[in-house]
Amino acid sequence: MVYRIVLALALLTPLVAAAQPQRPNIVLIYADDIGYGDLGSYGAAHALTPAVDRLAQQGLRFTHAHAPSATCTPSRYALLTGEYAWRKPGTGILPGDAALIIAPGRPTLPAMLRAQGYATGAVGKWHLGLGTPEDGPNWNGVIAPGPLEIGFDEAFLVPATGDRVPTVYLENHRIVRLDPADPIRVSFGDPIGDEPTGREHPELLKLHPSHGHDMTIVNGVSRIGYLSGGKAARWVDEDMADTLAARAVDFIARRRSEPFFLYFATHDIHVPRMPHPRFQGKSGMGARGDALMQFDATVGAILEALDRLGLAENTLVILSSDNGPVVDDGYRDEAVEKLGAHRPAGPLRGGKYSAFEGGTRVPFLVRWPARVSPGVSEALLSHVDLYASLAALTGARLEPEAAPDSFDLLAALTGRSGQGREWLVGHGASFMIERGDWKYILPSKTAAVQTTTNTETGGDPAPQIYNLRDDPGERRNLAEEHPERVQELRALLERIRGAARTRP
Ligand code: NG6
Ligand code: CA
Repeated sequence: MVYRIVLALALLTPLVAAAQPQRPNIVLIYADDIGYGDLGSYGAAHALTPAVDRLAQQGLRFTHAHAPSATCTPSRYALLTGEYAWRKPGTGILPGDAALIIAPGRPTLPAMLRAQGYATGAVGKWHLGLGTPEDGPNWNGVIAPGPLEIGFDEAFLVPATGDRVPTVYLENHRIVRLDPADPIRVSFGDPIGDEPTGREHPELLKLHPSHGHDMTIVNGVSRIGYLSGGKAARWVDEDMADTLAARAVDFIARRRSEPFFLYFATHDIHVPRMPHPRFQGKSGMGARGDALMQFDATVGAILEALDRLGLAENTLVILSSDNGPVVDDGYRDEAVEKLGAHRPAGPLRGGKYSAFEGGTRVPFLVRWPARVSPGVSEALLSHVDLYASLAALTGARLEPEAAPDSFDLLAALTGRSGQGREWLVGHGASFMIERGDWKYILPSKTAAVQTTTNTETGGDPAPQIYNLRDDPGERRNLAEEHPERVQELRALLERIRGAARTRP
């Protein structure tokens, strides 16, 4: 009898140990507009990303990971809430003065981790709005609600994007270095203030727009939106990557004795691509390549800090991108002219904004030396799954209303299983859904090519269906040959869109 109990205990112990929640530090490096083919580790022939490629070698490299959407705001919304953004109106690309679109008090990924004892920090690009729906951001006072009201202990942010005003940093509730005698005013409607615009004074520009981006000039770059005041608070684009990297490293160093979660959203390689002079002209591929080098240096700085502080072994580093690549996103920065043979989306069709694979399938790297063996995984997953997966990792119980579309893919994330989602929904110019080898794109009225950015959107009034295994470049629409597949995936997509939630 005693023998049997001992044996049972001995057999149980490893199981119990495996199910024990873990509390590694978590660093999520969320790049902006880096495509599936942009990194050496994903097949790019250039040698511009050595630090990221080393990370890939030391960790798991996913080949079928997707951003939830093909643009920034909806992808970040889904990542932080575990809910598809397309369920909520008003979650498309936000203007620079939008109100916070994540309601304070609702369950979020950072709030969940905070409740598990994590110190939580956000550094970098926000683009999820600030302030109340009634008033929006109060730029000259206390700016709330924002990241601190949805689960972050601290934040140092680019409020929206680099190409949108106001071009200032936000630290916790306030604009950094704001002089009360020179208040900020922002408009995305009628012009305000008397500062020159790119439209009227192109001779003042050091970087010219190719489309849009012709309003207030800051640091020689005309932006989206009008800005006046706040002169002392304005950022210098060329220093942004170093500023954000330093803040990220500072967070890690200060919080190193507690488990920490750092959401580090780089501005690179979004427009305007204005890298530091040490990277300017260095890639031979124009500003986009230079920004990629700068992104790599940023990643290198984070990894170096983890090494220096002795934290690398038990830190889970996840690196991905909010949407696919775009070459000309509105500035004449020689990205098009100097692209050469480089293919930012690799073998995939389309890019940022599109329902083709290039829109949402992105690089996704996981490194956790203590637990994750290096390798390659074909598991299908979406950033929307990080919430439930990291809850499982840290032993958090999800409230019923939390993370309505997030699947617990912890086993896939840590390489214990090659099995990811059974199906995946993405959203760009139209909806798409994948299951097994098949992908369906919902018919839409969107133009097939977005002429400003020269992007193939996947928009088509007819149904499209592709076999991604035989045809990863989505060249042969098999809708006519396989009406039953069209029917099946359309019905599944309809069910998912009609349901309030998909989390089991
Ligand atoms: C578009 C901008 C583009 C970029 C994008 C948002 C114009 C003409 N184009 O509207 O430059 O800012 O919004 O990118 O204004 S994202 O990565 O933040 O989604
Ligand atoms: Ca983006």
